[in-house]
Amino acid sequence: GQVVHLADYRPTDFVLERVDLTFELDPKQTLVIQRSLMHRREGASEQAPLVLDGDELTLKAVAIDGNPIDESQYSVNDKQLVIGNLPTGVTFEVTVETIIDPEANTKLMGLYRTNGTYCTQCEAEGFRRITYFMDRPDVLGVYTITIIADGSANPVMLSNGNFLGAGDYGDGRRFSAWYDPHPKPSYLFALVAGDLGVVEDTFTTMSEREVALKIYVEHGKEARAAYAMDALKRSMKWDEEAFGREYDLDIFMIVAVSDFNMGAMENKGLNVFNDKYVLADPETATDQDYANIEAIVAHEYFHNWTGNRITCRDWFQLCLKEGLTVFRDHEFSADQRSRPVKRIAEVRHLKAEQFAEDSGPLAHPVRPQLYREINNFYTTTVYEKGSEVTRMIATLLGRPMFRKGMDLYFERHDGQAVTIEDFVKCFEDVSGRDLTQFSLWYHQSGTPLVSVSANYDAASQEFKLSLEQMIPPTPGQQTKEPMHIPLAMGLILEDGSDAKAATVTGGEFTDGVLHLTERTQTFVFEGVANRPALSLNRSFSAPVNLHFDQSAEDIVHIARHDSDLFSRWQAINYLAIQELTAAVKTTEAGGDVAASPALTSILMATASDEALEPAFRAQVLALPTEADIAREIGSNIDNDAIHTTRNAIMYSIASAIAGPLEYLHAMTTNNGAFSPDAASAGRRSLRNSALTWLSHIDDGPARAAAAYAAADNMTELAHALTVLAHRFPGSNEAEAAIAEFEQRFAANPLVIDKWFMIQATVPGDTTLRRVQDLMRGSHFAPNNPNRLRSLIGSFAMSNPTGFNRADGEGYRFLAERIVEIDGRNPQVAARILTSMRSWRSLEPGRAAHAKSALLAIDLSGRLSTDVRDLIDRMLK
Ligand code: HT7
Ligand code: ZN
Repeated sequence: GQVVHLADYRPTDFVLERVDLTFELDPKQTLVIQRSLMHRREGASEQAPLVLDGDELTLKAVAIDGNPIDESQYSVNDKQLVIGNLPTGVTFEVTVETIIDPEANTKLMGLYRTNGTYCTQCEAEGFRRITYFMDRPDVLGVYTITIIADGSANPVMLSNGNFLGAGDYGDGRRFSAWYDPHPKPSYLFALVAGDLGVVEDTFTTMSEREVALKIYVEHGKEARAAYAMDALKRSMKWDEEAFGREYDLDIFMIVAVSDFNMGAMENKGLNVFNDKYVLADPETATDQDYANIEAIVAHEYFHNWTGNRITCRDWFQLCLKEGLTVFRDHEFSADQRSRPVKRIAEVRHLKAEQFAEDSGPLAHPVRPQLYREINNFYTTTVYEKGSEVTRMIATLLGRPMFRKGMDLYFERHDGQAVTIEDFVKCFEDVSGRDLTQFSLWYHQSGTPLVSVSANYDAASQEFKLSLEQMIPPTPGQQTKEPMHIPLAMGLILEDGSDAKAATVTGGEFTDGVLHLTERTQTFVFEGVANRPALSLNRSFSAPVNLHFDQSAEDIVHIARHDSDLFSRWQAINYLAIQELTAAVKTTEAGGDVAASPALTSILMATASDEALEPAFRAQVLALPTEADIAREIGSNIDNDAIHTTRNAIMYSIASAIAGPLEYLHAMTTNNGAFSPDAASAGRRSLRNSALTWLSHIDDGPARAAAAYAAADNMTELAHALTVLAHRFPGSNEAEAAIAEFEQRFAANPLVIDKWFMIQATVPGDTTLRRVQDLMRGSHFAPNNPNRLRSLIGSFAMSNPTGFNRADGEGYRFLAERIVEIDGRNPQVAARILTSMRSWRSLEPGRAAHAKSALLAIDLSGRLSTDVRDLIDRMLK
């Protein structure tokens, strides 16, 4: 794979106008006839040939204005079709006929088959696997699609836009035609054909247009699409209210498929989903599944404006649509559920994934400068950090001004393919604020470290806050410029209220937000009558690490009294991570560990505080994970020491607060019919948390086994199974529950994925063996991405002790699997391989084993560009 540089961007020499595609579908030999109208761009050279991208295509014929041409006028290879001698100053028609083999398509990019259904995935570069094309996001066209296929096998034939009509050829074949009036790039093209069931509804838009809503699923699964439909209608309403965005076609469709490389895809009018993010009912879906469905349905729907109506000029601008759309789906979920609880979950995820990526060999800017394989840039940095950057713009400007900037963006750029600079300019224009320094967030990789020192002087009633920012070196960026970091903060007084300082000097402080813009900066708050406790980075207003030697007393004060619930969680989490990392050192030095009274009592107080919402209490009770502790320690990581230490701390806390935990577990039992709403889900998460804590002091599996037997919903059932399998591995109760679960859900692969995941994440050395056995079992399907991710992916990504076995067997196993999977589906192989991105932080023994596993992949012969790119960066 060649390196693509942002600096090399040039517009195409030809401008696309219209595309007509006819598909004659056949499982092994599909004929694709493309007729495109285009003209030479004004100013382009008259000699410039038309260069079309292709990948694994068989070319049948090429014609210009209906006249067949041969290789005297074009040249073709596996990657390109280059046509010369084209006219200037007039529109002409190019016809390209190709043959493709959907059944052989195991990469799941382009047109492929999933359980007998034809389906497409074109982002980022899948369209070129269907036909030769200018397959880049700045080439917009108006598409008409005709699908021809065997009618009995394919009663459903769908594409983008509005339905034109369908008919019968009388020979068993049927056709269906679609027209999308909105110009779009090829990555948003979609086609689906097969025998599917449908759930139908309607939505009336703000201008009173009725839109048909359809969700297609495999027959028999219709009832499990009801929640997705509800989430869709709520998303459509929310986008009208929050952003003034109305839907723009007569029909909106979602298709759920069982083989899909990612979560879902926002194709215009025809979203295609991994069925994991559509199908739900109480017997088979957890509360987390419901929340994911709501968020992803919303995310793909919101792309209709942020991504589809306004798209990216090139793939370097991916965060333009992804970061912004993640921000929009986060805001949607915050409005539908509890805002502080949602924010806590986001920050946990951001730190676990993005901060980890940003501190290792795969770190890259939100807007990268170069890539070898664009598929490797659908990262947590582009998505989640991209969202945080958008959130910071909203924080800097204030929400009303942010909305004005978004309105201007929609008005100014509708129908265009644009850049991050175009986006940022809209906010500069509405606010008059210069965002030049702020834009470094798009260009500098690495998580800033802000060191804090604070001092209160009672005599002068001054609170002095000194801040220093440091951005660590990252690949390709050794030195960094200081950034514009918006830190929401409060000075918390004895009674829990925020001190109102008379004046603040040393820099901008607006609406509770401190603007750190210099490398070092000292802010002085004057007129602060009593010594306050500093609550910094409220709501996680900036994605930074804080280094602050704050007293346990102040932390506990914030944890108990901050008016911002998020800050209360943040304070407790900070206390816990400090204590856990210190305890790991004690363990490594051969000492015994126990939790401090401060941590124990704040957890006890929160667990018992019935004025707080259950979901929040559950978040507080969830201690930092083993992976969080490893990240905080940062180097010389011994996963076994972390595991032992965390369990010892949990044991000491659970012993001290056993009574309240028992009470909590008893008081949160289900009462009444299941509802997936946030309040009910919060109650279940608190109950599950109590069970986990109690398992640390239970001397056997009886309580967890009883919880398993009593569970009447998947959230509690899967959790009880997890506690049995992880806390009491090998016990008769654990093995019996694993067998019972398998038997009960054998016919439902999405539930079997949970069964895989629970077993693959059992801590300890013996799990590798179990994963190998499960791979040989009847439920495993080596070509299905969900099966691969839930068995092999969760072992490598979410089992710190089992995967990081001191003898290196976990890494050796993964290396072999990566090479195998890469031969069929490079994207899935590459994604699972990122589980090794932090290998250099391991203690020397593990790091040496990890390195030889990576070298084994490196030397294994033919690797995809996806895996090659990652291996090279990880070994550099
Ligand atoms: N925009 C979508 C990205 C996507 C994708 C990318 C590469 C390969 C397969 C893919 N499937 C979906 C998903 C989204 O962010 O909405
Ligand atoms: Zn997206």
